[in-house]
Amino acid sequence: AHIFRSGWTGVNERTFIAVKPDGVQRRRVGEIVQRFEKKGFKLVGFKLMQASKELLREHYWEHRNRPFYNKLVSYMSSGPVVAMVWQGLDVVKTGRKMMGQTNPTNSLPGTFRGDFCVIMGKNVIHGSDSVESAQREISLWFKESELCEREGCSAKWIYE
Ligand code: IDP
Repeated sequence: AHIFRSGWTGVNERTFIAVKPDGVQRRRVGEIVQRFEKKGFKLVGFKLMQASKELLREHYWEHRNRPFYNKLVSYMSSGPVVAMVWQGLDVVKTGRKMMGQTNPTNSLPGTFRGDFCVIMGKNVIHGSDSVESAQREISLWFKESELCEREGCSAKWIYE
């Protein structure tokens, strides 16, 4: 925290973003990473992994009683995902805006779900919906040692 000037409060906010198996198979990883980078967010965690059903059940615990829960866990374990942590001012809220709505039909063009997919059951990307869920999800998917905190060389061109 000491690396940032006072006044740059909130720039250490983090969110958990995952490119879902359909997004990886359909080669959307590069563009998703690119849009977060272009926006000015900082990549602090990144890995391609086959998520276990156990991890996914935990990740989607709040949906455990929903009818789509088992299908959702199968979908998310149907191939590797790219798990990422992005950092920056209001990154949770902005990440959600960049994603679009849960249902791609309701997602505007310019959002990942608006541009890349058509159904809820294959909606390409996950992003934390609050700062609290981001913290929970980041600690579920990443060890502290896998996160690379550092002073970004462009911070003074992004913040004031
Ligand atoms: P979010 O991913 O936009 O935060 P959530 O409500 O947390 O949306 O749902 C998690 C995921 O579960 C969605 O991204 C979608 O893949 C899937 N899902 C949510 N609702 C439905 C549904 O009604 N039918 C099928 N899949 C759903």
